[in-house]
Amino acid sequence: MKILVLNGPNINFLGIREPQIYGRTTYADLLELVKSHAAVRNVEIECYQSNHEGDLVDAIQKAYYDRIDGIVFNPGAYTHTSIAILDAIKAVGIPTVEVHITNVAKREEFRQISYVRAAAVKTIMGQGIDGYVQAMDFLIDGEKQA
Ligand code: DHK
Repeated sequence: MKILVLNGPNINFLGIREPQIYGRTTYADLLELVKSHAAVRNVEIECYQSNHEGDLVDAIQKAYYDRIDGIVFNPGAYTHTSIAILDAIKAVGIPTVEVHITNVAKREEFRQISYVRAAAVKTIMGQGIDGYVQAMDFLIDGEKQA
């Protein structure tokens, strides 16, 4: 099984950006966590981060050609704006778990819309970076595990 861990804008700034909201854990820590979890679960992993909407669409399309089995995706602010990213997830038909580090349901009004959610098999929010691990387990084990 091959999993893509995909992150959108400003996730590379974890640990630097608004630590009172996003915590002190860095993007490097996040990569280490998901890579070590992939090793434990014996799955292949690819990780990619971009601050650009079109790059994220390209990465989702590439996942199709790379025969990725599942995507763990934190689209950052594009969650709340991007129909192009929604369409890309629908286009490739790869099971995708939407992850948010914070509990967006309890934040500003403009974070209440998620376009991505319409195509996601599951949404995990407010679990910090452990949400990425939970998303991986969901893709590996399915509903029974989560
Ligand atoms: C990350 C972002 O960058 C925000 O734009 C989202 C999300 C929330 C998170 O909680 O991981 O609104």
